[in-house]
Amino acid sequence: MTDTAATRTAFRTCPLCEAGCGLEIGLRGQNGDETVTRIRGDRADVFSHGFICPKGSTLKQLHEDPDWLRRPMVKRDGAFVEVAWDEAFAEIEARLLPIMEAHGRDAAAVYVGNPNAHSLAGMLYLRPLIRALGSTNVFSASTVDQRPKEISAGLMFGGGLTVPVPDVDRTDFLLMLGANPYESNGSLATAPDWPGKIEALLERGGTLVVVDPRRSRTAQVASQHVAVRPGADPFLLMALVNVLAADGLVDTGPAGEYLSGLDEAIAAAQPFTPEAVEEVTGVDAATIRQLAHDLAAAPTACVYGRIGTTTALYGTLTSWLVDVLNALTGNLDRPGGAMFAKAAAGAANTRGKPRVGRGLTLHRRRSRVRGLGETLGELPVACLAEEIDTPGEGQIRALVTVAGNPVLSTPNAGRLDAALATLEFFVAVDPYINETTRHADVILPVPTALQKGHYDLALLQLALRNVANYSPPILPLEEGQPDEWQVMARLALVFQGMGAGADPAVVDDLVVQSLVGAAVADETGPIAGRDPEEIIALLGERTGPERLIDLMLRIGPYGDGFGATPGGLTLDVLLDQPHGVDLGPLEPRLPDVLRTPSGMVELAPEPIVADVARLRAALDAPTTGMTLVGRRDLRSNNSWMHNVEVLVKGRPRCTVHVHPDDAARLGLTDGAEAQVASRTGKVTIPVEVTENIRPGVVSIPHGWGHDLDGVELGVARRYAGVNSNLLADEELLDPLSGNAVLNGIPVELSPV
Ligand SMILES: Nc1nc2c(c(=O)[nH]1)N[C@H]1C(S)=C(S)[C@@H](COP(=O)(O)OP(=O)(O)OC[C@H]3O[C@@H](n4cnc5c(=O)[nH]c(N)nc54)[C@H](O)[C@@H]3O)O[C@H]1N2
Ligand SMILES: Nc1nc2c(c(=O)[nH]1)N[C@H]1C(S)=C(S)[C@@H](COP(=O)(O)OP(=O)(O)OC[C@H]3O[C@@H](n4cnc5c(=O)[nH]c(N)nc54)[C@H](O)[C@@H]3O)O[C@H]1N2
Ligand code: SF4
Ligand SMILES: [Mo]
Repeated sequence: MTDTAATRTAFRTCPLCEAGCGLEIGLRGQNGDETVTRIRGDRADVFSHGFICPKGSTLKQLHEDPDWLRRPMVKRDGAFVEVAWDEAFAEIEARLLPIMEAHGRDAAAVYVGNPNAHSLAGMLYLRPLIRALGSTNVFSASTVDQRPKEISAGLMFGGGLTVPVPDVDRTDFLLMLGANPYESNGSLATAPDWPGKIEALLERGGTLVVVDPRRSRTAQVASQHVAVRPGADPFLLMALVNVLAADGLVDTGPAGEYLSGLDEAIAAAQPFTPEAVEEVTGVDAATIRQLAHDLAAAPTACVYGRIGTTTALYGTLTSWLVDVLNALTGNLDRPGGAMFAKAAAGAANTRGKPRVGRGLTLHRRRSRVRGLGETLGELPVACLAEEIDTPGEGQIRALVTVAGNPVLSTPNAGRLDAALATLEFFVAVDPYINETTRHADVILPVPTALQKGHYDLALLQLALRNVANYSPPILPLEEGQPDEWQVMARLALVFQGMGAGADPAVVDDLVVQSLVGAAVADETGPIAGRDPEEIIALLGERTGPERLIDLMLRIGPYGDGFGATPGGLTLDVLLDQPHGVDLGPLEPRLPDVLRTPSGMVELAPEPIVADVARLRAALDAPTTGMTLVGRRDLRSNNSWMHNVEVLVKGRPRCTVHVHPDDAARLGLTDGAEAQVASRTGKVTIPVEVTENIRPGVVSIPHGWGHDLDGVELGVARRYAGVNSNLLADEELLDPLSGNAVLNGIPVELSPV
């Protein structure tokens, strides 16, 4: 079927989730005044082969959304008015700088959200922006997401993004915990078409075991579903280690010679016999023993844990245990096991000397009010509200958000919402007036995805196959509209005191100089010792992200090395290949991938082993009462795509799932409303009675609750739903990573 309405076809990687599907986009009209006719999966894409989910085609609706801001907004007398770009930056300069002059740089905080991981501007220009702000109050969505995995990977392998990913295409046995790729399309394991990969695994006689308190769509297709109690994954994984050791099943395989701390890791599991964890996990000892034996017996296997395991009380321990199990069963770094991607651009584990690293130091400073530890330069977002609403020296008085909606995505959202209303100044880089940005004094909008270039700098470091793909912008910017990176660069200049009128090219030049400087200083790299000016000249006329991507590709592991490897990757090569370049299946990367101080895989990092005592203590005190977990829906994307009618129409998706036994006991009926209450808040929400959840557990998706005063999302308001993070408790977190607990929150339910 050809798109007869189209006069031109363009190709682009979808930036909405981690799957990174190739899109084929039909356009009609004259240059400069084109409209999108149709978006479908690009069958020639080297990675996605035509796969697409219902969100991919909505890049058109997002681009045409009348609520998507095209001009900056400034709040005057309580109402937003459209202003020119220069005026918006002047306003920020006039209002933010005096606050920092009077109270110090820490008086301003920054929160950066999820879409930054999917954008070149976020990946390349956030760092200068944060540095220019000069505040230690840096927060991000990482501490409501994957921070525990970054910490465990940093300690074990020497890099926060050196995360082994499940080689789903070749494995015989996949043990998946707290992930539901049939809805989420996969996370920290980048690949389009997870459903297809899982079906292929099952078809070739492989096994999928899903550990989840809910019988999710992924659990429904699995060979085995283990309905664990929320938060109990670390006990279950400890017991698996325990059985492997007790029954003589440890066989570390080819990675064995690069492992250190093996005995210590095994010893840590000693108290956690299957019998000892039976009650706390809700999984019987025989099932746990069998699972350990099945894992060990599989020719190849991989253990993979995601959001249900990281947004939990022992997130770091659990993330570590996942890879300990991969190592103990000989599956670390072998085909069919858990492997490391070798990204074409931007990966720290392809730079510098192999097996040399500085080590990861946690908690180098602590938050003012609660004393929570810093990780990777950030404080836990679970303490943002108290840092704003607690008076005293060092109080946060001003906020910068970039692509974040913490009012819907972080714990004790009610407290944060109230705190944001008290800020002296708030600037948001965001296309919508939503639950968070309605509190802003200035909103700086960004172009739509169709107007921006794209390369998945972060996510391709976690890909299940090595690929590279650049998408140039498809539709032009409007007259006078800055690109997203220019907005960020100008903000950085304002923060630095260079003035509202400074040229963003200054920041761009500094970024390129610093990257080139590091590359010529890297003795192991392809341009070691060369003249930086020569390299910058070779990058030619390009500016912005395109110049930086060209540089990163050329000095990357497949790059042309500026002449060192003729025929190697450059941006021009990718521009000639709109369906992407396939760089092949994952290959073993030990030991060169390591950047630990010891040059080994650290199976027993000190801070993690020290945390085992906390887990041990909890063995004797299993929680009682109802607990709340989250869930995702294929047609949703965190908090910000509910303004697309085709995605939200139909049956309501923001409901509380309740098991029939609990519903009967509590007097709740399907379709009627229930009140769900926690220490921090309460919501009233329709009940969906379902067998697909463990008794004692209820589930509410996050990212809803759009009917707040001042939210200007015409469609989302009509399908408002409720904000599940009113219930999430900011006091509950994983102390090592500072990651919030978003699953396993104690709640009470009652009929309304
Ligand atoms: N209870 C519960 N809470 C959760 C989770 C959960 O499972 N349960 N999941 C957590 C996870 S994994 C995550 S990642 C976080 C997400 O937390 P956030 O990143 O805070 O929230 P998002 O909903 O992704 O909001 C993205 C914001 O970016 C804006 N935006 C969209 N595209 C762009 C763009 O191209 N540029 C810019 N500048 N802005 C853009 C949107 O308008 C929106 O305001 O939520 C977390 N919160
Ligand atoms: N459609 C859609 N796709 C998305 C997103 C979205 O909002 N919508 N968000 C994107 C983002 S930012 C991320 S980080 C990824 C997340 O990707 P996934 O990690 O796959 O996220 P979920 O689909 O929420 O699956 C988490 C599962 O963990 C289960 N769970 C809850 N508590 C526990 C527990 O204690 N133990 C175990 N074992 N399981 C538990 C939940 O029931 C749920 O089925 O998805 C990305 N993709
Ligand atoms: S799965 Fe859907 S949202 Fe994710 S990249 Fe593919 S088309 Fe986009
Ligand atoms: Mo996320």
